[in-house]
Amino acid sequence: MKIDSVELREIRLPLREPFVTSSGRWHIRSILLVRVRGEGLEGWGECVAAEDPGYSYETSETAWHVLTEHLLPGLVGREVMGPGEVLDHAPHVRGHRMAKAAMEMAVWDLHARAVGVPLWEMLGGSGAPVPVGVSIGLQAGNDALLRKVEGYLEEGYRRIKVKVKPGRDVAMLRAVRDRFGDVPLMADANSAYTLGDLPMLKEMDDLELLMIEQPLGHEDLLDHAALQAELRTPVCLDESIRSVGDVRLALHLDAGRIINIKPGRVGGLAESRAIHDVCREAGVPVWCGGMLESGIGRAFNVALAGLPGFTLPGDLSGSRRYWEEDIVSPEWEPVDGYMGPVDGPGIGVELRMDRIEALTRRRVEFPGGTLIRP
Ligand code: OSB
Ligand code: MG
Repeated sequence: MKIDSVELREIRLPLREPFVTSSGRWHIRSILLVRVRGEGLEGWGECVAAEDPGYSYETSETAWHVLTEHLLPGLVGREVMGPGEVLDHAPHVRGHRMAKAAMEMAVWDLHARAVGVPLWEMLGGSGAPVPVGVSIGLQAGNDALLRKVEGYLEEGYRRIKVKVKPGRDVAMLRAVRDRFGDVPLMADANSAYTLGDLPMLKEMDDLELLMIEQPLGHEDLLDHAALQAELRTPVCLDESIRSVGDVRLALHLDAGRIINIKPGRVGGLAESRAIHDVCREAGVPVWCGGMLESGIGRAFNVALAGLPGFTLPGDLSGSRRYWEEDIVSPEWEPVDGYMGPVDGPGIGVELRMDRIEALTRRRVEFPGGTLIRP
Protein backbone atom coordinates (compact mmCIF):
# COMPACT_ATOMS: atom_id res chain seq x y z
CA MET A 1 0.00 0.00 0.00
CA LYS A 2 1.27 3.47 -0.87
CA ILE A 3 1.25 6.15 1.83
CA ASP A 4 0.03 9.36 0.16
CA SER A 5 0.23 11.85 3.00
CA VAL A 6 0.81 12.14 6.72
CA GLU A 7 -0.27 14.60 9.37
CA LEU A 8 1.08 15.12 12.88
CA ARG A 9 -0.76 17.16 15.46
CA GLU A 10 -0.42 17.88 19.14
CA ILE A 11 -3.47 18.04 21.34
CA ARG A 12 -3.63 18.91 25.03
CA LEU A 13 -5.99 16.90 27.13
CA PRO A 14 -6.27 17.71 30.85
CA LEU A 15 -6.64 14.77 33.23
CA ARG A 16 -9.67 14.85 35.54
CA GLU A 17 -7.28 14.64 38.46
CA PRO A 18 -3.47 14.66 38.69
CA PHE A 19 -1.83 11.24 38.43
CA VAL A 20 1.11 10.99 40.84
CA THR A 21 3.87 8.38 40.74
CA SER A 22 7.26 8.10 42.47
CA SER A 23 8.80 9.60 39.34
CA GLY A 24 6.46 12.48 38.57
CA ARG A 25 3.09 14.17 38.55
CA TRP A 26 0.88 14.18 35.46
CA HIS A 27 -1.73 16.98 35.12
CA ILE A 28 -2.26 17.17 31.41
CA ARG A 29 -1.38 14.95 28.48
CA SER A 30 0.32 16.50 25.46
CA ILE A 31 -0.71 13.85 22.99
CA LEU A 32 0.73 13.63 19.48
CA LEU A 33 -1.61 12.11 16.93
CA VAL A 34 -0.30 10.69 13.66
CA ARG A 35 -2.71 10.43 10.74
CA VAL A 36 -1.64 8.47 7.64
CA ARG A 37 -3.55 8.44 4.38
CA GLY A 38 -3.46 5.90 1.55
CA GLU A 39 -5.87 4.14 -0.84
CA GLY A 40 -8.50 6.72 0.05
CA LEU A 41 -8.47 5.63 3.71
CA GLU A 42 -6.82 6.94 6.86
CA GLY A 43 -5.25 5.46 9.97
CA TRP A 44 -4.44 7.03 13.32
CA GLY A 45 -1.75 6.51 15.95
CA GLU A 46 -1.06 8.06 19.35
CA CYS A 47 2.31 8.95 20.87
CA VAL A 48 2.46 8.23 24.62
CA ALA A 49 5.53 10.33 25.51
CA ALA A 50 4.94 12.64 28.47
CA GLU A 51 5.69 16.33 28.87
CA ASP A 52 8.67 15.60 31.13
CA PRO A 53 11.36 12.90 30.96
CA GLY A 54 10.50 11.27 34.32
CA TYR A 55 9.27 7.93 32.96
CA SER A 56 11.36 7.80 29.78
CA TYR A 57 13.98 10.05 28.20
CA GLU A 58 11.43 10.72 25.47
CA THR A 59 9.07 13.67 25.84
CA SER A 60 6.29 14.95 23.60
CA GLU A 61 8.80 17.55 22.41
CA THR A 62 11.53 15.04 21.46
CA ALA A 63 8.87 12.90 19.76
CA TRP A 64 7.63 15.91 17.78
CA HIS A 65 11.19 16.58 16.67
CA VAL A 66 11.99 12.98 15.72
CA LEU A 67 8.67 12.45 13.93
CA THR A 68 8.73 15.69 11.94
CA GLU A 69 12.46 15.68 11.07
CA HIS A 70 13.41 12.02 10.91
CA LEU A 71 10.47 9.64 10.59
CA LEU A 72 7.42 11.07 8.83
CA PRO A 73 9.06 12.74 5.80
CA GLY A 74 10.46 9.35 4.71
CA LEU A 75 7.10 7.62 5.04
CA VAL A 76 5.31 9.77 2.48
CA GLY A 77 5.17 8.26 -1.00
CA ARG A 78 6.51 4.93 0.23
CA GLU A 79 5.09 1.51 -0.62
CA VAL A 80 4.48 -0.24 2.68
CA MET A 81 4.08 -4.00 2.30
CA GLY A 82 2.66 -4.47 5.79
CA PRO A 83 2.63 -2.75 9.13
CA GLY A 84 5.27 -5.13 10.47
CA GLU A 85 7.90 -3.62 8.20
CA VAL A 86 7.20 0.11 8.64
CA LEU A 87 10.15 0.56 10.97
CA ASP A 88 12.53 -1.53 8.89
CA HIS A 89 12.99 1.71 6.99
CA ALA A 90 13.97 3.69 10.08
CA PRO A 91 17.33 2.18 11.08
CA HIS A 92 18.76 5.69 11.01
CA VAL A 93 16.78 6.54 14.15
CA ARG A 94 18.18 4.93 17.28
CA GLY A 95 15.83 4.59 20.23
CA HIS A 96 12.91 7.04 20.31
CA ARG A 97 10.55 4.10 20.40
CA MET A 98 7.52 6.13 21.49
CA ALA A 99 7.89 8.34 18.41
CA LYS A 100 8.33 5.28 16.19
CA ALA A 101 5.36 3.50 17.76
CA ALA A 102 3.00 6.39 16.99
CA MET A 103 3.87 6.12 13.29
CA GLU A 104 3.91 2.34 13.22
CA MET A 105 0.51 2.05 14.89
CA ALA A 106 -1.11 4.53 12.50
CA VAL A 107 0.01 2.26 9.65
CA TRP A 108 -1.45 -0.80 11.43
CA ASP A 109 -4.80 0.98 11.67
CA LEU A 110 -4.66 2.02 8.01
CA HIS A 111 -3.63 -1.45 6.90
CA ALA A 112 -6.41 -3.16 8.86
CA ARG A 113 -8.92 -0.72 7.35
CA ALA A 114 -7.61 -1.41 3.85
CA VAL A 115 -8.00 -5.16 4.40
CA GLY A 116 -11.36 -4.51 6.04
CA VAL A 117 -10.70 -6.33 9.31
CA PRO A 118 -10.60 -5.24 12.95
CA LEU A 119 -7.12 -4.59 14.33
CA TRP A 120 -7.48 -7.34 16.94
CA GLU A 121 -8.06 -9.85 14.16
CA MET A 122 -5.09 -8.65 12.15
CA LEU A 123 -2.93 -8.99 15.28
CA GLY A 124 -4.15 -12.54 15.88
CA GLY A 125 -6.39 -11.98 18.87
CA SER A 126 -9.52 -13.92 19.71
CA GLY A 127 -11.94 -10.99 19.81
CA ALA A 128 -13.06 -11.91 23.32
CA PRO A 129 -13.42 -9.04 25.83
CA VAL A 130 -10.31 -8.56 27.97
CA PRO A 131 -10.24 -8.28 31.78
CA VAL A 132 -9.26 -4.82 32.97
CA GLY A 133 -7.43 -3.40 35.98
CA VAL A 134 -6.87 0.07 37.32
CA SER A 135 -3.70 1.88 38.34
CA ILE A 136 -4.13 4.24 41.28
CA GLY A 137 -1.65 7.09 41.69
CA LEU A 138 -0.18 8.16 45.03
CA GLN A 139 -2.91 9.68 47.21
CA ALA A 140 -2.76 12.26 50.00
CA GLY A 141 -3.23 9.55 52.63
CA ASN A 142 -4.50 6.03 53.28
CA ASP A 143 -8.12 7.12 53.70
CA ALA A 144 -8.16 8.70 50.26
CA LEU A 145 -6.57 5.57 48.80
CA LEU A 146 -9.05 3.20 50.47
CA ARG A 147 -11.95 5.26 49.12
CA LYS A 148 -10.50 5.04 45.61
CA VAL A 149 -9.96 1.28 45.84
CA GLU A 150 -13.52 0.81 47.08
CA GLY A 151 -14.94 2.83 44.19
CA TYR A 152 -12.98 0.95 41.53
CA LEU A 153 -13.90 -2.43 43.00
CA GLU A 154 -17.54 -1.37 42.88
CA GLU A 155 -17.06 -0.45 39.21
CA GLY A 156 -15.91 -4.02 38.61
CA TYR A 157 -12.15 -3.63 38.01
CA ARG A 158 -10.50 -7.04 38.18
CA ARG A 159 -7.16 -5.97 39.62
CA ILE A 160 -5.98 -3.04 41.71
CA LYS A 161 -2.54 -1.54 41.19
CA VAL A 162 -1.24 0.93 43.73
CA LYS A 163 1.67 3.27 43.14
CA VAL A 164 4.26 3.17 45.92
CA LYS A 165 7.35 5.15 46.90
CA PRO A 166 9.69 5.15 49.89
CA GLY A 167 7.68 5.94 53.01
CA ARG A 168 4.39 5.12 51.30
CA ASP A 169 4.63 1.39 50.75
CA VAL A 170 4.25 -1.55 53.13
CA ALA A 171 1.95 0.07 55.68
CA MET A 172 -0.22 1.52 52.91
CA LEU A 173 -0.50 -1.82 51.08
CA ARG A 174 -1.25 -3.57 54.37
CA ALA A 175 -4.11 -1.12 54.95
CA VAL A 176 -5.57 -2.13 51.56
CA ARG A 177 -5.15 -5.84 52.39
CA ASP A 178 -6.72 -5.41 55.83
CA ARG A 179 -9.72 -3.62 54.41
CA PHE A 180 -10.36 -5.54 51.17
CA GLY A 181 -9.09 -9.03 51.97
CA ASP A 182 -7.66 -11.05 49.09
CA VAL A 183 -8.51 -8.72 46.17
CA PRO A 184 -6.00 -9.07 43.29
CA LEU A 185 -3.52 -6.40 44.36
CA MET A 186 -0.12 -5.28 43.10
CA ALA A 187 2.34 -2.42 43.59
CA ASP A 188 4.21 -0.29 41.05
CA ALA A 189 7.31 1.57 42.28
CA ASN A 190 8.43 3.17 38.99
CA SER A 191 12.08 2.53 39.95
CA ALA A 192 11.88 4.17 43.40
CA TYR A 193 13.99 1.61 45.29
CA THR A 194 17.45 0.06 45.43
CA LEU A 195 18.75 -3.22 46.83
CA GLY A 196 19.36 -1.26 50.03
CA ASP A 197 15.58 -1.43 50.50
CA LEU A 198 15.62 -5.23 50.60
CA PRO A 199 14.31 -5.46 54.21
CA MET A 200 11.22 -3.43 53.27
CA LEU A 201 10.76 -5.33 49.98
CA LYS A 202 10.84 -8.60 51.95
CA GLU A 203 8.02 -7.29 54.12
CA MET A 204 6.12 -6.46 50.94
CA ASP A 205 6.77 -10.04 49.87
CA ASP A 206 4.49 -11.24 52.69
CA LEU A 207 1.44 -9.35 51.40
CA GLU A 208 0.50 -11.90 48.72
CA LEU A 209 0.77 -9.33 45.94
CA LEU A 210 0.20 -10.50 42.36
CA MET A 211 3.52 -8.87 41.50
CA ILE A 212 5.81 -5.95 42.32
CA GLU A 213 6.29 -3.77 39.23
CA GLN A 214 9.63 -2.14 38.41
CA PRO A 215 10.95 -1.81 41.98
CA LEU A 216 14.51 -0.89 40.92
CA GLY A 217 16.30 1.29 38.38
CA HIS A 218 15.35 1.14 34.73
CA GLU A 219 18.86 0.04 33.77
CA ASP A 220 19.39 -2.36 36.67
CA LEU A 221 18.52 -5.83 35.38
CA LEU A 222 21.26 -7.44 37.48
CA ASP A 223 19.86 -5.89 40.65
CA HIS A 224 16.37 -7.03 39.68
CA ALA A 225 17.74 -10.56 39.33
CA ALA A 226 19.34 -10.32 42.79
CA LEU A 227 16.03 -9.09 44.18
CA GLN A 228 13.91 -11.74 42.45
CA ALA A 229 16.14 -14.41 44.01
CA GLU A 230 15.11 -13.08 47.44
CA LEU A 231 11.36 -12.82 46.80
CA ARG A 232 8.47 -15.24 46.31
CA THR A 233 6.39 -12.48 44.72
CA PRO A 234 7.04 -12.18 40.96
CA VAL A 235 8.90 -9.07 39.90
CA CYS A 236 7.25 -7.44 36.86
CA LEU A 237 9.38 -5.34 34.51
CA ASP A 238 8.06 -2.16 32.89
CA GLU A 239 10.66 0.61 32.32
CA SER A 240 13.49 -1.93 31.93
CA ILE A 241 11.96 -3.53 28.83
CA ARG A 242 12.27 -1.65 25.54
CA SER A 243 12.70 -4.53 23.09
CA VAL A 244 12.73 -8.27 22.51
CA GLY A 245 16.45 -8.16 23.25
CA ASP A 246 15.78 -6.67 26.69
CA VAL A 247 13.22 -9.41 27.40
CA ARG A 248 15.58 -12.19 26.35
CA LEU A 249 18.27 -10.78 28.64
CA ALA A 250 15.84 -10.27 31.53
CA LEU A 251 14.49 -13.82 31.28
CA HIS A 252 17.99 -15.24 30.95
CA LEU A 253 18.97 -13.46 34.18
CA ASP A 254 15.65 -14.29 35.90
CA ALA A 255 15.34 -10.54 36.57
CA GLY A 256 11.55 -10.73 36.50
CA ARG A 257 8.81 -13.31 36.02
CA ILE A 258 6.08 -11.13 34.49
CA ILE A 259 6.38 -8.56 31.68
CA ASN A 260 4.35 -5.38 31.25
CA ILE A 261 4.03 -4.68 27.51
CA LYS A 262 3.31 -1.10 26.43
CA PRO A 263 3.36 -0.68 22.65
CA GLY A 264 4.67 2.89 22.99
CA ARG A 265 7.59 1.92 25.20
CA VAL A 266 8.76 -0.88 22.88
CA GLY A 267 8.31 0.86 19.51
CA GLY A 268 4.96 -0.42 18.34
CA LEU A 269 2.73 -3.43 17.81
CA ALA A 270 5.17 -5.62 15.86
CA GLU A 271 7.70 -5.44 18.71
CA SER A 272 4.91 -5.91 21.28
CA ARG A 273 3.79 -9.07 19.53
CA ALA A 274 7.36 -10.34 19.26
CA ILE A 275 7.80 -9.82 23.03
CA HIS A 276 4.50 -11.58 23.62
CA ASP A 277 5.71 -14.54 21.54
CA VAL A 278 9.04 -14.83 23.38
CA CYS A 279 7.29 -14.69 26.76
CA ARG A 280 4.62 -17.18 25.75
CA GLU A 281 7.29 -19.60 24.59
CA ALA A 282 9.02 -19.20 27.95
CA GLY A 283 5.78 -19.54 29.94
CA VAL A 284 6.07 -15.97 31.23
CA PRO A 285 2.74 -14.14 31.63
CA VAL A 286 2.37 -10.68 30.09
CA TRP A 287 -0.18 -7.91 30.47
CA CYS A 288 -0.83 -4.64 28.68
CA GLY A 289 0.35 -1.54 30.50
CA GLY A 290 -1.03 1.95 30.01
CA MET A 291 0.33 5.47 29.62
CA LEU A 292 -2.87 7.40 30.38
CA GLU A 293 -3.80 7.17 26.69
CA SER A 294 -6.73 8.81 25.00
CA GLY A 295 -9.42 6.57 23.52
CA ILE A 296 -7.26 6.12 20.41
CA GLY A 297 -4.28 4.62 22.24
CA ARG A 298 -6.63 2.57 24.38
CA ALA A 299 -8.12 0.97 21.27
CA PHE A 300 -4.66 -0.34 20.30
CA ASN A 301 -4.01 -1.57 23.83
CA VAL A 302 -7.32 -3.41 24.06
CA ALA A 303 -6.73 -5.04 20.67
CA LEU A 304 -3.20 -6.12 21.69
CA ALA A 305 -4.44 -7.48 25.03
CA GLY A 306 -6.55 -9.99 23.07
CA LEU A 307 -3.46 -12.07 22.22
CA PRO A 308 -3.40 -15.38 24.10
CA GLY A 309 -0.31 -14.69 26.26
CA PHE A 310 -1.98 -11.67 27.90
CA THR A 311 -3.25 -13.72 30.81
CA LEU A 312 -3.38 -10.96 33.43
CA PRO A 313 -5.69 -7.89 33.53
CA GLY A 314 -4.06 -4.83 31.96
CA ASP A 315 -3.93 -1.17 32.97
CA LEU A 316 -6.92 -0.62 30.69
CA SER A 317 -9.44 1.63 32.35
CA GLY A 318 -12.56 3.39 31.14
CA SER A 319 -12.42 6.88 29.55
CA ARG A 320 -14.12 8.44 32.59
CA ARG A 321 -11.27 7.40 34.83
CA TYR A 322 -8.99 9.78 32.89
CA TRP A 323 -11.03 12.42 31.02
CA GLU A 324 -14.06 14.66 31.36
CA GLU A 325 -14.70 13.76 27.74
CA ASP A 326 -12.69 11.41 25.54
CA ILE A 327 -11.82 12.11 21.88
CA VAL A 328 -13.51 8.95 20.62
CA SER A 329 -17.03 7.72 20.61
CA PRO A 330 -18.35 5.64 22.08
CA GLU A 331 -16.14 6.20 25.13
CA TRP A 332 -14.35 3.22 26.67
CA GLU A 333 -16.29 1.77 29.52
CA PRO A 334 -15.70 -1.54 31.26
CA VAL A 335 -18.68 -3.83 31.58
CA ASP A 336 -18.37 -6.17 34.52
CA GLY A 337 -14.59 -5.70 34.51
CA TYR A 338 -14.12 -6.45 30.80
CA MET A 339 -13.59 -4.21 27.74
CA GLY A 340 -13.81 -4.29 23.95
CA PRO A 341 -12.44 -5.04 21.45
CA VAL A 342 -14.41 -3.16 18.82
CA ASP A 343 -15.60 -4.90 15.67
CA GLY A 344 -15.27 -2.16 13.04
CA PRO A 345 -12.27 -2.15 10.67
CA GLY A 346 -8.96 -0.96 12.14
CA ILE A 347 -9.11 0.37 15.70
CA GLY A 348 -12.86 0.47 15.25
CA VAL A 349 -13.61 3.60 17.28
CA GLU A 350 -15.12 6.77 15.84
CA LEU A 351 -12.94 9.88 16.22
CA ARG A 352 -14.59 13.06 17.49
CA MET A 353 -12.94 15.37 14.96
CA ASP A 354 -14.67 18.52 16.25
CA ARG A 355 -13.17 17.94 19.67
CA ILE A 356 -9.75 16.97 18.26
CA GLU A 357 -9.65 20.18 16.17
CA ALA A 358 -10.57 22.29 19.20
CA LEU A 359 -7.80 20.71 21.30
CA THR A 360 -5.10 21.01 18.60
CA ARG A 361 -2.06 23.16 19.47
CA ARG A 362 -0.01 22.62 16.33
CA ARG A 363 -0.16 20.53 13.20
CA VAL A 364 2.19 19.63 10.34
CA GLU A 365 1.33 18.06 7.03
CA PHE A 366 3.57 16.00 4.75
CA PRO A 367 4.39 16.35 1.90
CA GLY A 368 5.31 19.92 2.55
CA GLY A 369 6.15 19.98 6.21
CA THR A 370 4.15 23.14 6.77
CA LEU A 371 3.48 24.02 10.39
CA ILE A 372 -0.07 25.15 11.04
CA ARG A 373 -1.04 26.75 14.33
CA PRO A 374 -4.76 27.12 14.81
O1 OSB B 1 4.29 2.85 35.33
O2 OSB B 1 2.65 1.85 34.48
C1 OSB B 1 3.23 2.90 34.74
C2 OSB B 1 1.08 5.90 33.75
C3 OSB B 1 2.03 6.72 33.20
C4 OSB B 1 3.35 6.30 33.19
C5 OSB B 1 3.70 5.09 33.73
C6 OSB B 1 2.73 4.24 34.27
C7 OSB B 1 1.41 4.68 34.31
C8 OSB B 1 0.32 3.94 34.92
C9 OSB B 1 -1.09 4.26 34.48
O3 OSB B 1 0.48 3.14 35.82
C10 OSB B 1 -1.71 3.21 33.64
C11 OSB B 1 -2.94 3.72 32.90
O4 OSB B 1 -4.01 3.65 33.47
O5 OSB B 1 -2.80 4.16 31.75
MG1 MG C 1 4.71 0.79 35.59
